Amino acid sequence: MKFTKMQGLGNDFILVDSIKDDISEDLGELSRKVCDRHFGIGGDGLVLILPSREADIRMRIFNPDGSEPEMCGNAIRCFARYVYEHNIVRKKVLTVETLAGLIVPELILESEKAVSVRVDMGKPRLERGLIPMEGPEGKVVNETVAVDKEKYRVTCVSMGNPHCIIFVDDVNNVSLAQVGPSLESHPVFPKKTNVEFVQVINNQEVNMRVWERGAGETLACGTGACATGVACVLNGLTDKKIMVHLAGGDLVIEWADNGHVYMTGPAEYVFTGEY
Ligand code: ZDR
Repeated sequence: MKFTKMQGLGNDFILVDSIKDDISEDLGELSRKVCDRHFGIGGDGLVLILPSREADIRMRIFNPDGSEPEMCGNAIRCFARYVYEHNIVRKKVLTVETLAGLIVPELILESEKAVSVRVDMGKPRLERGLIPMEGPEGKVVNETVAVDKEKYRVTCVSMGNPHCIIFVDDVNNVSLAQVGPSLESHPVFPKKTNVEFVQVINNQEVNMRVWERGAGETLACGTGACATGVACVLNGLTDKKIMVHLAGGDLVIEWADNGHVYMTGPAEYVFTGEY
């Protein structure tokens, strides 16, 4: 299998052109194997490039535990750059079919190189049942959830995939490896959840650490940064356009007046190989 390793803010992915090379293996099982950092290639996800009937192209992504999330923000920037520069879809603005609906990345080009990618991530889903989360109808804003004898105030946002945001005074004081798994698999989240701890610096800047569903702590999370931008506005904590600082770098997130969330950030090649 030929592959290209790419990364967006240190969130790293194994991309496979499945238009060229059809993969007949169990994809969840394949993802578990290739994402392994000791026995495989190493990555936070396996990303497949596929043909689409309703969009320019289709993306599927698998987590390191073999589960298939609806969307991945960092991966879709890598995906957009790859399909443009490999002449698979030679469009600056392209439509991508995902399990979270149509996503529209726009390449920011400098002498034909995609220096960054701005992605129209669509509208956030705020209704509890759409997160999905158990409980009465309505939005989930600053609500208490009990975990391991602690109580957390959570705001929940779906960007196609579920996110649970918790505001804290200092993200470096969070025992992510302990609380992350407990919240990820908390019974109120029937499809599990990604977990983001967020520290507001000012109206336009936040720090964020993420515990990803099916992956654990990663250096960055695109959909999580988008969900964080929305959660900040819902709680009256920041402007609608913010910079999210992550361990792997920065993303600009804007919840625009048309209701869509726009994410801008880098996408880089690491290496190509054969598995
Ligand atoms: C967080 C993520 N890496 C991104 O950049 O959006 C998405 C990966 C999928 C995530 N682990 C999930 O929803 O299961």
